[in-house]
Amino acid sequence: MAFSKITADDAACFNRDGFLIKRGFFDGEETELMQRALVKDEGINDDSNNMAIVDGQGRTTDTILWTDPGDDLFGAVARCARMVEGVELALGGEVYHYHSKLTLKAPHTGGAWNWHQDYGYWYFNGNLFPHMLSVMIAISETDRENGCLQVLKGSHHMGRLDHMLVEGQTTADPERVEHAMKSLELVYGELSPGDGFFLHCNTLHGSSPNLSDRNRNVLLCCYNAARNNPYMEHHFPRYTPLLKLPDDAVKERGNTFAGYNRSFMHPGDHPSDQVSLTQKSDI
Ligand SMILES: O=C(O)CCC(=O)C(=O)O
Repeated sequence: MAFSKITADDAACFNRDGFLIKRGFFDGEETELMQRALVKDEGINDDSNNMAIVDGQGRTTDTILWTDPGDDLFGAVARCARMVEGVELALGGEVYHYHSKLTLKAPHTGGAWNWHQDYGYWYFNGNLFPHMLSVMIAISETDRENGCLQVLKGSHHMGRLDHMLVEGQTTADPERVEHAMKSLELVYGELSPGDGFFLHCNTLHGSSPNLSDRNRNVLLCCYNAARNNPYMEHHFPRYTPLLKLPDDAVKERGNTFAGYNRSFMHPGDHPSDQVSLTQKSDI
């Protein structure tokens, strides 16, 4: 069976625009398995593993984050060949798993994420270079109404911006964002289940609240280049070889859930060693 693959052209688009949307990166069967895992996996559904991110209006994104990719379905998604080889093409060399997380926005109560760059806070974890990215995999439909990701195309070329606390969230300098908005295209990452959204760590992004009657559920797998091994210990792993799996491992592990055996991060586990920004500085 043929699986989707990131091409050299895709990688060039990623590096030009700071993001890439790969339609149908995971197929219908794989996506249904992920949807089922969200319901069945007890570790994911345990509130004590939820690092809920709250926005200025008091709305919440349920955020479940782990560092070791693991051996279950979500581990296979993070470690499968199309994912790892795609990220390696985009970042130009060997990569390792930095962490994975689910961000789940419930109907009407799911919250917004202020504009930020992931490197705005990963920088403080001892990563010298922005050779890092995230791949968002849509588990549900994501659209403007339910709070899909929004990006400013090409904003990664601005380099790392200062970040500050705005309404309790670590946020890129609002003055810079306001001016960037005047010259850069705003792209809504409207995704169907299984679509992949590759996001450069310096790309400005955010998302709106979920004002719909539907869930907005995504998995984000984050990677660092092996050559960018952080110079200090932090709450995210330093270089750890990533054991790649064949693409069909996702279906093979479709009924395997790590449950409580994940290396979950919990709110308050890691007092921030940077500017003590927010809970957001820990993710
Ligand atoms: O899930 C979302 O809408 C935004 C997630 C995000 O921006 C992040 O994890 O950095």
